[in-house]
Amino acid sequence: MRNPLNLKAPAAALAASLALLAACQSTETKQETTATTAPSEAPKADSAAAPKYLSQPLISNIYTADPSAHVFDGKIYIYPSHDIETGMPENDKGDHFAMRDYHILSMDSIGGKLTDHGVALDTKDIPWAGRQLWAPDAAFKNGTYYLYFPVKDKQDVFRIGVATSKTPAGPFKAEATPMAGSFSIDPAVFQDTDGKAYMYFGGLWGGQLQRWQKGTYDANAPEKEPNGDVPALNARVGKLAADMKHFDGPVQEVKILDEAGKPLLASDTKRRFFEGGWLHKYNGKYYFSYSTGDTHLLVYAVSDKPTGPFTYKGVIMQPVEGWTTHHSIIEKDGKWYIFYHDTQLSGKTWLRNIKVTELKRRADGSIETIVP
Ligand code: FUB
Repeated sequence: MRNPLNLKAPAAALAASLALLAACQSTETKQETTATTAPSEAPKADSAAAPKYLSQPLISNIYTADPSAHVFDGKIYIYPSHDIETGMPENDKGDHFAMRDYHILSMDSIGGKLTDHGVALDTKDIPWAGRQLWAPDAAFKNGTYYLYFPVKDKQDVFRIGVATSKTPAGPFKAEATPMAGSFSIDPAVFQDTDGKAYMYFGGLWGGQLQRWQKGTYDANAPEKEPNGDVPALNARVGKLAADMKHFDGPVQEVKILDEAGKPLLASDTKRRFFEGGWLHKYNGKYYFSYSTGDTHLLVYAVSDKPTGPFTYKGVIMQPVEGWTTHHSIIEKDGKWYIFYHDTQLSGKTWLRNIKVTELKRRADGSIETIVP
């Protein structure tokens, strides 16, 4: 099952977290719609038994996940998935992640007031979309904001779309077709200091990456990736064209090597790529971080080039409560932060809540492991 941890947050945890939220956090909601889903479990007071969490949910009146954060115009904008309860049964394909729209969130600073800007894009307004609006990302260039989103097309194949807006909080208008040559899930766009932009994407199992091994979609491929001592399936990276809506040339594999320079193997499940890639640059080095999925870690690998190959370096975050997490990393006011999610508010793997904590490094640039 895609929820082996399936840890239910005890009522005491809810009591503690909601009380803390009420005391410490003011959340402003704009243009809120009936599509939002309020956490349904009423908290009961028993703080003595509350487990400890490193951070508290950034928003508690809707469920959010997969937070892609960016600093635009000096403000922090968060582009998360908007989790909802649809009653879909849980399975390894992730059918229970049946999200339909996006809400964009913003705050002036870490720890500041969070604003929910309401629905920025809905599946019904994406002409080619079928179902499951998964983890998005955003970019800004020449006065336009770009929202990149994975959604299954009407044939139930994940593709990546792009939508544009003149403001970072949207609303966004989707292009009529998916990006040519795109597939799978979890787009993450990195804009380098030389002006070039790259999209990293891909995810195993429900993310369908294993169905693209021959270069085209293979509907008969197994549900899961190859196993054993064969090279692991890797994320993909494509350079974006000047219009930010197309790939400029063919997409490539994001190769991840071990300390001996050999490709990570599929059997190396605590280090190999699973989903949720993110690229950031620190001191001239490129850090590709990602989720190991069924081993529940966030890990990273480093390269001198944005397209790799990357060398595996270590664990960024130990497992969260929930099946896995999905992250982004930004710098704000001289400090580095990691946005991630867990299931503190609901205890359900498909009803998640986003969080943020500081990312600390050692003098050599290596990242300290976070225990969430
Ligand atoms: O939110 C749906 C999927 O779950 C994302 O695309 C993955 O990264 C995982 O977080």
